[in-house]
Amino acid sequence: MPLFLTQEDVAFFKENGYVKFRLFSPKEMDRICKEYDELFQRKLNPGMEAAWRGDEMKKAANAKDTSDYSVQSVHNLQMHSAVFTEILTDERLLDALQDVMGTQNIALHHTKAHNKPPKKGAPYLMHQDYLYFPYKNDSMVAVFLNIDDSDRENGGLCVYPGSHKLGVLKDHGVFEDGQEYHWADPAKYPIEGATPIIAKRGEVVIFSYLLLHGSYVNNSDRTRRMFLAQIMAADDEQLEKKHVSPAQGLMLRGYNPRRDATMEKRFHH
Ligand SMILES: O=C(O)CCC(=O)C(=O)O
Repeated sequence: MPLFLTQEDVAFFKENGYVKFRLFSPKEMDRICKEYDELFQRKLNPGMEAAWRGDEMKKAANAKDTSDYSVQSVHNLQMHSAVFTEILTDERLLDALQDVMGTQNIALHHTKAHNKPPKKGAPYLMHQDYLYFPYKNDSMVAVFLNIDDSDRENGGLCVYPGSHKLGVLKDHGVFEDGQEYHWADPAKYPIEGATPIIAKRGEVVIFSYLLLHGSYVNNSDRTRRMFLAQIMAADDEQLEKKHVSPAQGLMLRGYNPRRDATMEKRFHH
């Protein structure tokens, strides 16, 4: 029997590559939101701009220049404020993760937050997260916490259900300003052809890192805030040494059968 989700939820995840469910109460969300906004206020600086680059992204945003759209981002939020560590160790969330991942040995990869402003919120073309941090057993899932009600109008998430079964798709991304940006062929997988995820504040979407997902432009007068954690099975194996983040490998539940315990490697990531 699943620990937190229903059997239907687990079957839906297997078939579609994602599942949505309520996790946090309005009172819990008030606390998370307060800390989230204070963190963005404390850190507000131009270095937080994370809008994706590339001509195809500009086209999706209906913009002439990347400065015409925006998304503010903070990474590794658990290093900034304990509220985000508490989210990662929430027993209900870990039960839900165990339900879909099929292991109790659950480790952190990294976290981030995207704050999409009203009117000029950046779109994200459809992509698989695999290309940013490939692992051997594809155990990686994203936990996408909706801080605001979100939908097609305010830049919400959208997915191609079942696309996690397609394997790794051809990359159409770009490398600009020292950063890699990945996406799948926009002619074949346009944002307009995706299924919108209509989510309430406090609802979570867990999805496979092979699922094609993206998000809409925010042309509305509402902000779209989210918090995202990438989570992996502790025994999965990194295929390329990239996207190494603070607290990567932190055990959230169970144990790590692969972790080296020699003195020699004690300072290694
Ligand atoms: O902020 C968003 O809506 C998109 C996030 C996303 O797709 C990602 O970070 O992989």
